[in-house]
Amino acid sequence: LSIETNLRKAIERDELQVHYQPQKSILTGKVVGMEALIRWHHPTRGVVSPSEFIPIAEKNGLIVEIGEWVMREACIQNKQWQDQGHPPVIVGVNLSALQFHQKDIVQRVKRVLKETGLDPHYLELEITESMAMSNEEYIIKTLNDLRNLGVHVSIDDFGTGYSSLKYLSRFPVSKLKIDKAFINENQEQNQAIVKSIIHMSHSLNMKVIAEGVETAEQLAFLKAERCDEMQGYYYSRPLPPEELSSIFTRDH
Ligand code: G
Ligand code: G
Ligand code: MN
Ligand code: NA
Repeated sequence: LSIETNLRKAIERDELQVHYQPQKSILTGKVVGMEALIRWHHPTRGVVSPSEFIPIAEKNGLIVEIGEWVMREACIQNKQWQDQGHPPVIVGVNLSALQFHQKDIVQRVKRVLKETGLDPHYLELEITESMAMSNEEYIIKTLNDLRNLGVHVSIDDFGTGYSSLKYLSRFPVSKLKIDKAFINENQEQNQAIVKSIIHMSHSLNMKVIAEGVETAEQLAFLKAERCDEMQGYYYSRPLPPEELSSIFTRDH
């Protein structure tokens, strides 16, 4: 059967799972967030990467259902961590363009929060820079409505799109996520780009997180440049929730 046919049945067959990648404060070393990243245990192909099936799901519309399932799972998991007494963290969920452009997206987010009981301040929705570029007035209204719910919004893969500074300053987003290519590909101009994104975020009163941090040298550079948070293999890969309980109390 094709990936597409199987994907339609993946939710009901319980083949989808959410892994989480910790995000930590560079200043304190404490875990402050977890990004939810979907995994698919395909019946015959084994683990299929989301970079393979998310584009298919975006094309055939299944991403709406899958994305909402991820959001619900992530909220349930974060609530459970809090109920277990772990220090509260923000769970980050990737939002596809198709989801973001649903007319009732704000109601859907609100419903998931209500049904799972997660305090909205502990949910962050990641949108991409290219989504932030179309239909400016709709974007700003939706982002404001989401912010009024209490959820955070961040811009993912920042630096790979074309957002103008004019738009960016009008968007009620709380964080920029620097694309991993600028962090872990050793080109000389990347350091200059990373520095300017950090400084720009702070001038716009946004936080900034570096993705794809793989080495101590990269982390030292980010610390010297006052980057707020980091995420990457150097600290932890995305892991299934049962492997994450011990990470909350790590302070390094
Ligand atoms: O976790 P990994 O490195 O394999 O993710 C590959 C890509 O799939 C990334 O671009 C990531 O943003 C995307 N992705 C992972 N989980 C989700 C999800 O739940 N929703 C959406 N829209 N994209 C996801
Ligand atoms: O596109 P998005 O930023 O949502 O997805 C993050 C992707 O980056 C996931 O596929 C995740 O597995 C991957 N990732 C996370 N940390 C690292 C890292 O340190 N190095 C590399 N190469 N990829 C990473
Ligand atoms: Mn992301
Ligand atoms: Na990213």
